Amino acid sequence: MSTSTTSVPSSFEEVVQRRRQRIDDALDQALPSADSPPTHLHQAMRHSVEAGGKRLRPLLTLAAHKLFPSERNPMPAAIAVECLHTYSLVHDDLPAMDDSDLRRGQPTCHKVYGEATAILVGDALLTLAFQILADSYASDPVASVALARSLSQAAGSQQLIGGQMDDLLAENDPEPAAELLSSIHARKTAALLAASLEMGALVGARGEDRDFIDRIHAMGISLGHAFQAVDDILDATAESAELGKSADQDASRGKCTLVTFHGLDQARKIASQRSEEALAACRSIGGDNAFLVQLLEWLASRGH
Ligand code: GRG
Repeated sequence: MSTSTTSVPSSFEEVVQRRRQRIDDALDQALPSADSPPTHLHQAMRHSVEAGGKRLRPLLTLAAHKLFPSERNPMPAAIAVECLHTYSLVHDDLPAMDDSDLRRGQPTCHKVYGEATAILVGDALLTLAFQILADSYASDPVASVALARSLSQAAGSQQLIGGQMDDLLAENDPEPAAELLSSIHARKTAALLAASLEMGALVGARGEDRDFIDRIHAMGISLGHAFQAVDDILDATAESAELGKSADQDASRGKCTLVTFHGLDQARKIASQRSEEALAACRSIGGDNAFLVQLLEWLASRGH
C-alpha cells in the first residue's frame, strides 16, 4: 500500500477564508483588549473592526508580498492598512459626513457608542496603524519608514482625506466634471488599495526595486477605479442586506456616482476595462501571482 498522500489544492474560497482568519487573529492581538481602560473606547474600536468586512486591503497586502517574498512578516503591514481603512469608514459614517446607520452588517459606531466616541475610535485606529508599523518593523528601520511613508501618503490630504473633502464639496455641485469624479475616486478609493499592494511588496523589496514597486502601485490604481465602479453599481442595484450597508445611499443623497453620471451600462464598461487593466498589469509582473489574479477576478464579479 502506498504511503504517499495526494494533497488536494485548496480552492480560492478556502485560501481567502484561511487568510481572513489569520488577519482577524492578528487584529485581535493588535487591538487593546475590550476590558482595558478606557473600556468604552476599546469596545467601540473592536465593534467597528470586528464587524468584519471583506478584509480586502490586508488580503491585497498578503498577496503582493507573494510577488516579492522575504523573511519579513507582511501581516503587521496588512493589519495596519485595515486599521486605517476602518477609521475612514467610522468617520465617513458620521452624521457630519455620510450619516449612515449600517456598516458591515452592524449598526455604525456612532449609532451604538455616540458621535464623540466614534470620532475618537477613528483617531485611535489611525494612530494604531502607525504604531503597528513602528513596533513590528523596528528591527528594520528602512522597511518601517518605507511602509509608514506609503501609508501616510495614501491616507493624507492629497489622497484619501483630500478625495473625501472633494467628494463632500461635490454634493453641492449639480454637474461635477467627469475628471473631478475620476480624481475623487483615484484619491478616496484607489490610493489606499494601491498602498495595500505597494506595502505588501515593500515588506520584501528594497529601494532599488522602485520600478517594480511603481508597477504594483499602478496596478492598484486600476484596481481602485474598478472597485469604485463596482461599488457604485452595487449601490444602485443591490439590497442593503446583501451589502451590509444602506443601499441606494449615494443616489438618495443626490451624490454623483459613476452610475448617476454615466448610466449603468457605461459604469459596467468602466468596471470591466479597469479590471482588465489591473489583471494585465498583474500578469505582466509575473512571479507567484496566482492568488492575486484570482482576487482581482473575484473583485470584478463581487456581489457585496
Ligand atoms: C473619512 C478620511 C475619510 C475618508 C472616507 C472610506 C471612505 C473615505 C468613504 C466610504 C465611502 C465609499 C463608498 C468609498 C468607496 C469605496 C470604499 C472605500 C468602500 C468600502 O470599502 P470595502 O467595500 O469595505 O472594502 P469593507 O467593509 O468590506 O472593508
